[in-house]
Amino acid sequence: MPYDMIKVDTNGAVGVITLNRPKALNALNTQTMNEVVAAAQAFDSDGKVGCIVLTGSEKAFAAGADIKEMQPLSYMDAWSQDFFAGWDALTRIRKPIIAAVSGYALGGGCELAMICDFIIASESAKFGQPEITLGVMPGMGGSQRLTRFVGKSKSMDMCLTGRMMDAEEAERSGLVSRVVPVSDLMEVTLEVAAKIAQFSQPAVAMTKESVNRSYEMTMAEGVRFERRLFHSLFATEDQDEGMKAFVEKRSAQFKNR
Ligand code: CO8
Repeated sequence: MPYDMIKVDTNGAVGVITLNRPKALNALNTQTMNEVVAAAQAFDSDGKVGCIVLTGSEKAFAAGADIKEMQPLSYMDAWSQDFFAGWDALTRIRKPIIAAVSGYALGGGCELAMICDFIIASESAKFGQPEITLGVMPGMGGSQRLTRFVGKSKSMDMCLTGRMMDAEEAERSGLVSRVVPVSDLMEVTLEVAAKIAQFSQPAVAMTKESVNRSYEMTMAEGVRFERRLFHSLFATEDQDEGMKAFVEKRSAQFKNR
């Protein structure tokens, strides 16, 4: 499928999706959403890809949902189209998605980064939920996901004042997993993604599913869910190979089955 709003590439076993609307600081319109979802789904069903990276430009990961597209919408337009609900499809991708964030990740941009499984930020990254300044509020999960990442106090502060959080504060608050120099962002993220992609894909997918379930279940249910997945991995050849390789002091050759 030809893409206009994104670039799609592979780097070894890593699928890379780059938001590419530089003139609009990668503002997320409906077409961008459809293309990102289609590209992620294509990587998810590509057996040669083990991990996905979503990134933007050095200046902006994404400066939000496209305000120019939203501005004329009426309540009925937004409601009847279930405006932007299409992004939910990204939460059903089974392979890990890493957001590599440089520059602005605002509004829908911050929410999109949080839909990914984890965020690696460059020193220039700026996160924010400035919707309040536009007379609205987060609409792609920001009030829920940001609160789980950084806690109620900081989430309220961000969502109610619209202020930005720099990379250092984002790491300190648990929003991002690591901060790297701007020039190293893609190199580091691709290394991390390649490392994940080399492991047994059933184990990777189940680990992702289990960590994400911790947001939705009680501790007792989550631990039981994890244990059932853990047990099921003993039906894979990769468990046999992984443990045998450890005992035989050699590296494992996973076959993803
Ligand atoms: N939407 C559309 N266009 C944008 C956006 C955006 N979010 N952000 C920037 N642009 C455009 C600008 O209009 C400008 O275009 P033009 O050259 O045609 O005037 C171009 O990108 C460059 O932007 P600036 O000149 O403003 O660049 P600066 O470097 O001066 O400023 C900022 C950068 C600070 C990022 C500034 O552009 C800005 O504040 N942008 C808006 C940020 C924002 O408010 N984002 C939140 C949007 S609302 C949202 O995301 C809601 C999500 C929930 C939706 C779910 C619905 C169900």
